[in-house]
Amino acid sequence: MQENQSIEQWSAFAIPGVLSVEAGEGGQPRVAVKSDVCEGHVYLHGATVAHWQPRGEKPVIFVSRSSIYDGVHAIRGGVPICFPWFGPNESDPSLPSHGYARTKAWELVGTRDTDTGCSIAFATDIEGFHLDYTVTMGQKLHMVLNVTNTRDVEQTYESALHTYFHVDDVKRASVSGLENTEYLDKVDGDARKNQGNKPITFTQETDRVYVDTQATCVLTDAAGKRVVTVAKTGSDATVVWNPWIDKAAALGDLGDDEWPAFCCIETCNVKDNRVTLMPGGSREVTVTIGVSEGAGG
Ligand code: TA6
Repeated sequence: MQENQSIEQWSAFAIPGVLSVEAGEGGQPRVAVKSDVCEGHVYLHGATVAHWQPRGEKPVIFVSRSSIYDGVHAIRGGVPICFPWFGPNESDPSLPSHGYARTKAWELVGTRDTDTGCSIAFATDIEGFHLDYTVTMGQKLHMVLNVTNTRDVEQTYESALHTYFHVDDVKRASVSGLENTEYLDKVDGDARKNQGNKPITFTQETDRVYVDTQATCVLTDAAGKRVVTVAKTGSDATVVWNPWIDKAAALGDLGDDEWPAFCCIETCNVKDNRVTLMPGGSREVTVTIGVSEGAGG
C-alpha cells in the first residue's frame, strides 16, 4: 500500500453489515461486500473487481494465485479496465499494454445499498477523459463505465472490461452468442474470419476480437455444471481469450497450471469499434453478469 494511504480514511464509505473497506492482498485497499445474496471485492487499484460470488455458488470471477498486489502491476484476473487503448499502444509499444486505467489508483466516490445490490462508485481522469465506473454486486454483477471527453477537441479511445471468468475446465467450456460474427484472429496475424454457426470452444490459445456485435454471450462451463450470461449495452465488440499452455507459462503472474481454470469474455469498444467523442461527449458501457445451473456435458 502507498505510504500516505490508510484504511481508516475510507471508513466513511462503510455500510454496516454489508460493505467495508479493508486491507486486501498485499495490504492493498479494497471494498469488501458480504451481503445476504453475494460477496465480492473491488480493489481501488485499477478499480479492479477481484471477486464476486453469489450465495450458494462457486466464485464466478477468476484471479490468479500468482497475481501481484503491489499497487503497481495490474491484477492478473478479475475485471481489469483497459483504457484508453487495448493491447499494445499502436504508436508507442513502450507504453503499458492496455493503457493506464488498470494500474492506477481510482478515487472511491461513493457506496450505496440498493435493491439490486451494493453499488460502489469510482472515478478517475486519464489523458483528457473523465471516467465514472460503478460496480453493483448483488444476485447479478453489474458494471457501468462512463467515459466523457473533457477536452475541447474530439478524441478517440478504446476500452475493455476485461473479465476473467472462472471455469472448472476450459477444454470442456463453450461460448455461444457470437455465431456468424466476424472476428480478428490475434493468433493468426489478426486475420479476419467468421465464427460460423458453432459456439466457440477451446482447443488452443484463443484470442479473438469479435467486431460489430452487441450480442449477449453465454458461457457454458460443462465441467462445473454452470452457465454464465454476459449481457451488455454500449459495447460493439467482444474479445474472447484463453492463453493455453505456452502463453500461460510465459506470464509470470499466472500459474502454469491455471490456464484451464478461466476464460475471458471482454466487453469492449476496440479495433473497428473504437469510440470517437466530440468535446463534452460521453459513451456508456454496461455489462450484467448472471449465473444459473447448467447440465454437465
Ligand atoms: O484480451 C486478450 C489480450 O489482449 C491477450 O492478447 C493477452 O495479452 C491478454 O489480453 C492479457 O494481456 P496482459 O497485458 O494483461 O498480459
